[in-house]
Amino acid sequence: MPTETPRLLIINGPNLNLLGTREPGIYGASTLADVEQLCRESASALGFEAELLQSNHEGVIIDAIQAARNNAVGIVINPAAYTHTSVAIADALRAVELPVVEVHLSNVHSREEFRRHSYVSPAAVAVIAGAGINGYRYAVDHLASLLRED
Ligand code: DHK
Repeated sequence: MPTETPRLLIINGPNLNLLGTREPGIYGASTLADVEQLCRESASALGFEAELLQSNHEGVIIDAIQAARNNAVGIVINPAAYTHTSVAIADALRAVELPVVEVHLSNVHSREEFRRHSYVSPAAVAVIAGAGINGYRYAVDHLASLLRED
């Protein structure tokens, strides 16, 4: 029997469905479809399958994180504005005990003060900010190296 390809769950939070048209000077010209294609290709090149989720709803994101416990080996998450507000997403990420990489398209540290605090970062093995959509590629690459070490 062929063994299943290990899966990475890649989550994009609120308003990231608007990528490409939303404040392009900050978030870039690439669309969510471009991000998802990049994630699929990066994962596949390293022997993983990417499961993609974008949601504007905190509970949907939490349900997907909980489900990842049984169907994924790692998580890449851009929690978008929930980064700065959601104890519940941070708790879910801790609960599933999978390696998590937090990604931000923009350099959140060079923006408004409230974007400098992340509830998610303490639950992540790495945080990538300011690299645009390449940040997702770096996140997948980092998870793949970590998981290969196991
Ligand atoms: C995306 C958002 O929607 C913001 O709320 C965050 C993040 C930053 C990003 O840079 O990808 O503050």
